[in-house]
Amino acid sequence: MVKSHASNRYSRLWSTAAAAIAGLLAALSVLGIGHMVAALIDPAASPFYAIGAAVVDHTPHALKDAAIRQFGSNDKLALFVSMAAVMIVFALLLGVFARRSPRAASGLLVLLGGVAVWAALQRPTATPWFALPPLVGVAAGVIVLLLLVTNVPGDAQLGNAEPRDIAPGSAGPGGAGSGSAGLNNVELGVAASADARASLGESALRSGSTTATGTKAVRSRRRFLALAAGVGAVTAGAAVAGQWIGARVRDVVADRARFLVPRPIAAAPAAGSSVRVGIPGVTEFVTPNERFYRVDTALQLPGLPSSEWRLRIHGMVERPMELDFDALRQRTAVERVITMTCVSNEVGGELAGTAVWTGYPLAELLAEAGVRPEADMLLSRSIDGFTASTPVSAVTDGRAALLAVGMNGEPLPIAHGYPARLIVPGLYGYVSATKWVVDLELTRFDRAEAYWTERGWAAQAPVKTASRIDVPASFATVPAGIVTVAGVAWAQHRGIDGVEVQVDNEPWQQATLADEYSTDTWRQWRWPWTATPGPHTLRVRATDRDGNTQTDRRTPPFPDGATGWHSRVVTVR
Ligand SMILES: Nc1nc2c(c(=O)[nH]1)N[C@H]1C(S)=C(S)[C@@H](COP(=O)(O)O)O[C@H]1N2
Ligand SMILES: [Mo]
Repeated sequence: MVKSHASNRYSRLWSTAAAAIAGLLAALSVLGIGHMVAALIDPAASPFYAIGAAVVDHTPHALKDAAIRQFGSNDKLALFVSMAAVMIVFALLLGVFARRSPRAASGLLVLLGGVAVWAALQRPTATPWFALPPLVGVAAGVIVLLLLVTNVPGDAQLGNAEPRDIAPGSAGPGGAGSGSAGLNNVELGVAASADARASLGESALRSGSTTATGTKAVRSRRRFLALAAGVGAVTAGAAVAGQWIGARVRDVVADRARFLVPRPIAAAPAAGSSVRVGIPGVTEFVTPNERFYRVDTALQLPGLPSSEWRLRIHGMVERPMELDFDALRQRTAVERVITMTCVSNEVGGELAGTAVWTGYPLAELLAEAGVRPEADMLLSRSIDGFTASTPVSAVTDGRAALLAVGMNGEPLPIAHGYPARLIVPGLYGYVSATKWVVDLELTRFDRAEAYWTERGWAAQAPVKTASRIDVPASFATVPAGIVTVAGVAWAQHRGIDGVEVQVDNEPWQQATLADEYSTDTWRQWRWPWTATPGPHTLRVRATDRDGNTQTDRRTPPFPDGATGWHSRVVTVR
């Protein structure tokens, strides 16, 4: 009895696990097959990416802000991991449910497919074809679900089959589908009769029949595993094939390797040693590309070869234009050193970086198109549908607003906008720095809204004056005596006029500033502190060239940039 119960429980567990696996494989087929079909249309139509992108676009800004804060540039990885976790749990439950009610479970899968179709059609580059990958994926998913669930090895609980079902070849009318259902009943029948006999206490018979049942069960489990492995292999193959066919990004890697950064009419003045305070631990003046912060909504990097790139300039202009790289290369390139900042940067945060940008003055392009006087917004759009609203005045007031194609002497890294992006000194990235830019529309702030403004962020967002302590490190222990406190401050396009440091509640002290490279770059500072033993709080605040000193009022990044003083607690021994 005991043994029989244990083996019943074991077989029940086995079939539940098998059903869950069936659900998982069905879900993976939706994604894998869908991914492969998407490769033939547009990688953005892949169900997994499409759903992810829809999640990104419909996430409340507070959550997205928290995600960027929490995960920084890993926010996408975090999204993928949480999406995968939700999908796996859903799929496992779906499989278990499908065993009870295959039809309802298939219905659920179709419903989910509907969501994926909707998500795919929401993509900015969507055509009606975008519905195809999720549709084909779901069809494959339903087939896999039904095929595997009807082949889940039975457990004694569900068994109520007649002995005649045991006879081979009596699976009844119908094709492969009912055939496999019949085979399933065979297992149930054997298990049920074994159970019945066992409960009669016929020990000899029991041991004999459990062995028979065991062999049967093992065979059916093997068959299920073989089927599952087959389905898994096909699905994985499809996903890999999809990745391979759809890897346009790889073409872009090659395209970028061949891309020649235009030679600027004059090199930007070298950032000499006078712009540095020469203190180890202070933020590098020019940020290497691989350490430059990255913020964007792109789950997959857009793969846009330079030969296919076009820039449309249209809207409220006298002469709409379209440029390709050949046309661009006829023009005069310039080189500028500019510090960029993300609006999501917290006080003391790292979402800022400085690069030597090579590009073409935006003001010249706009002058050629002839901006009509009523236009006050330059609405830039990327190949993946992101938009930014930049005041026309910020582009035409003489500042170094660029259509950038080079970053620190290299073609733009793909993650930073290859082959072309905008850079406008003095404005947060979300209203100025469109990567993979393909479209410039001249319009008005009372007519149009850009991506983040639609989500509640400010339509206009000049960079706020900011300063940061880089050394000593947070909660560092330092020896008493002279300790150098140092860091950076920025107020792009206005310039930093002064930086002050405060220890505990003592009077503010003027820091020494390194030379200003230009008003568009950050400025390093240092202050020699005569440190006395004990715990101390260091604070920093900057004053910009307009005479505005940073406020101590701490506000979060939403809706137009954080405010407040950066502070650090250190222990002096
Ligand atoms: N296409 C596209 N461009 C974009 C974004 C985006 O999401 N998509 N994000 C903007 C934001 S919020 C910032 S701060 C900068 C960041 O540029 P980086 O990743 O090169 O540092 O890019 C801007 N350009
Ligand atoms: Mo940003």
